Amino acid sequence: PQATYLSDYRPPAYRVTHADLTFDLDPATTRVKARLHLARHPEREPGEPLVLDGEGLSLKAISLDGEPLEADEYAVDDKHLTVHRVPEAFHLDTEVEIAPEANTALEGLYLSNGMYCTQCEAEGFRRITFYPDRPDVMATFSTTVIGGTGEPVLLSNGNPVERGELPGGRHFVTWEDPHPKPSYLFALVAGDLKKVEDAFTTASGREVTLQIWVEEENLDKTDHAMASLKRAMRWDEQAYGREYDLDLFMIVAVNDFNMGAMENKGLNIFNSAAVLTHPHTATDAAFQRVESIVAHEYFHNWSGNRVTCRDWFQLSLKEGFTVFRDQCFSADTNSPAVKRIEDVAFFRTAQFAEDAGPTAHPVRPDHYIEIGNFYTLTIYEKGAEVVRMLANLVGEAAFRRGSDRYFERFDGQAVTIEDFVDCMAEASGLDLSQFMHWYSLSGTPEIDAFGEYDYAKAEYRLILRQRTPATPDQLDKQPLHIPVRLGLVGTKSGRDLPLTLDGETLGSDAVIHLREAEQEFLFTDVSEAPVPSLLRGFSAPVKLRFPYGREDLAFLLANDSDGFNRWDAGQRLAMLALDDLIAAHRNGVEKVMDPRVTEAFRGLLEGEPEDRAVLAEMITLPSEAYIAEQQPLVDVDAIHAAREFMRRGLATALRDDFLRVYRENQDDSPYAPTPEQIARRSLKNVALAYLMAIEDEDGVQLAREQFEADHNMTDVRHALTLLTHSSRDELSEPALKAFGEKWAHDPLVMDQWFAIQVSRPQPDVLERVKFLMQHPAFSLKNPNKVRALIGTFAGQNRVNFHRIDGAGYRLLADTVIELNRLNPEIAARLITPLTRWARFDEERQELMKGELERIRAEELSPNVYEVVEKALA
Ligand code: HT7
Ligand code: ZN
Repeated sequence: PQATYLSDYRPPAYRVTHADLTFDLDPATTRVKARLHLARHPEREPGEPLVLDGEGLSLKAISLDGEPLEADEYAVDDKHLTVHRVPEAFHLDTEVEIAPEANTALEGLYLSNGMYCTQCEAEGFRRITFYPDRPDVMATFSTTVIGGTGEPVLLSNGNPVERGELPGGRHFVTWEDPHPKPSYLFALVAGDLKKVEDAFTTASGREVTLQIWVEEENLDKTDHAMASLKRAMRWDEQAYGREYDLDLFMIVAVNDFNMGAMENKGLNIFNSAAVLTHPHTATDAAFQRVESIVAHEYFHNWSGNRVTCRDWFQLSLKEGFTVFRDQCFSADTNSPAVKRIEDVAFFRTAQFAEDAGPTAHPVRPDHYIEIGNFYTLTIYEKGAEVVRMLANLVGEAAFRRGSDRYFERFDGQAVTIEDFVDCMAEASGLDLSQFMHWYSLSGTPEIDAFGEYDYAKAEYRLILRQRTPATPDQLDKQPLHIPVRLGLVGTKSGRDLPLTLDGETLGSDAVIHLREAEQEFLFTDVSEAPVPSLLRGFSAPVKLRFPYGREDLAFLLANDSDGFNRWDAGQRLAMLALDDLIAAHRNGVEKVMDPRVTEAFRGLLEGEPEDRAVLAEMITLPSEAYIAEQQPLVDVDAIHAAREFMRRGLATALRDDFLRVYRENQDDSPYAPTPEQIARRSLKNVALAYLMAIEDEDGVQLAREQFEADHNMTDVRHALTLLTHSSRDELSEPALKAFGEKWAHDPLVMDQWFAIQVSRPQPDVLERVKFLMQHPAFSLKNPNKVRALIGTFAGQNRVNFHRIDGAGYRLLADTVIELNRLNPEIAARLITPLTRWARFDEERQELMKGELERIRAEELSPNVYEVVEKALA
């Protein structure tokens, strides 16, 4: 497969001004007629051939300005249709046949549970009809959908303008979308769907009809998505001054979907897991995920649809910005501190690992083989961190001025990351040229910080050194412009001290700008010895090292005014103790619990909780994946043993506190996904997990009661997980059986049932994964099932996936090989754990590479090829 390069960008030779499509639906042979109105791009020379993208299309007819083309006037290969000579402006008619029922890749037009739906981002539209399938071609669309009795509902983008009956029991609906859009935002849905309807009045007083379309049995699971949608619509008006721009906004839930959801203009298509909720079937985490994905897709209406990307290298322009927008929305709607802690904990585990692996790439990559492989944590989450840094650098008011300028100046256009950053520079007057390196650099920057207090001069000298280690794609890195938010916490007073830097008074919490490879900051009038609180709120996506002693960390944990850094101090303290335990395990020495960790936790549990949700985060140990991320060489068994030792040590020492916290936070009131209730549930469930770590009899009893009380899915799932992960089959088996039988009819709950079982630490789990792959509720063709069973096993059950006999790796490779034929996008994503072979011992390295080579020997899709080649390079 060929790579595409950013440096090769040229505007398209021809633009489409309007597309008129007709779909005559049939599972085996859907006919797609397209009339495209085209005109030469003013920046391209006259006389160039017209080259349209098209894959897997069977061309039945073609004419230009109404005249059928002769065979020598055009050519078709497996990727393109070329018309050798075209006028300056013309219309082209094509008719093709496609087979939705044979489409297991879930790109283009496919069937999900008997329902037709589309997924066109990034390059799925070319599997529907011949078209210049690139985001800088923006056209208005009219779409006629013809269906039969099995498809009473026929949907597409925009507004319905005509409907009617046709011979043979067929009927049609014509949709018109007045907003020019790229083909990746095209959507069509047809099937036996039911809707829930609501309305929203925009700030300027326009009425918008809101519809959520689902299968009939799910009609009772849409309330939360609808409420989230309305909150998101209001928030975008208030925070960004952006109103919705059509009379109708539709969401459709489908069961087979490669990602979470898709922001098609006026017709968002969602993975049912990202839209359906009910207190009895969805956990708090799922409720929050639905809220944020609904908001994310809605926010794309401006950041992505009205203003889109010039080319796919600019993907983070819409994704990074929109993730930043949805993060701010969720923070405003829920607990901002917890939102930030959760996001950063995930980021530092998963994105840092991506940045340190063979598929590392910049927020704006400069080449790709398969763009479908670039919907990554770097593009989305690091892209959002880069936008967050910009927002913090320019300040709230200038950021809003900059975003207004961006939306107004580029409305209806396909633009670049420079266009966005220029608006921020103009609005703030800041020089952001060095900042632009963030977009082209891969790998995680590291900052080594050193501090020194001069008592006699009342000065604190802070030295920051930055460097970004080489990544496979880039050996040499330039210094970045890094905003470091900090405070100096007085060791006597426990308060933030006033900051004076270069004679300027900065308040007690400030952002300093690190631009050089090494820079010194001298704070004056520092009245007492401080402990620095650095990178508050995770002000930049970097690894920051400072030689904190354990007492310093305990001090920050108790005193830092920044909630995020208080949590981080606790994590750092636990990490230091975990490092000792890992070393002890490896050296076969007796493990000893650090009393400072126990006492810090005791202080947290026995203090007055300001915020229960934050407290729940503070008493949660770093995950095995995060611990692994900190180790030079990953020893999965030592990490697991060390973390379990610490959990048990804390549970034994603080048993009564955990029991009390559990009881104090039990709440029998009717379920609501409010921040208050969620905080109580998460705190009591963390406490219960500690009690179950030592299989305390009271804890076991409480877990059983919580499972049987069947009050809400958060509590039931948590209790079931603890029972299933316990060492006692008499606890796990009856509960699993009861749950599996009760929910056999609900695919989303069965996904949870799969995930709980395959994340068990017991060594027989691999056999269980194989057994569950034969379960009637499992299908390799459904991405949610693959993620729940194989994804959870390989991504979250570290001790069993990394079994030294290599059976975990083999199972993953076998699955990738099968999926490579069925669904290349999902196959390529699934390989990720194998690509991280370099982090493990030699024996595992050989086993993992062996499996990658076994995959490489197959006939590979471009998606899998690209990942495997990078992993083995
Ligand atoms: N913009 C959407 C991306 C997406 C996607 C990409 C590749 C393959 C399938 C896909 N489904 C959705 C989703 C989003 O970021 O909002
Ligand atoms: Zn998105």
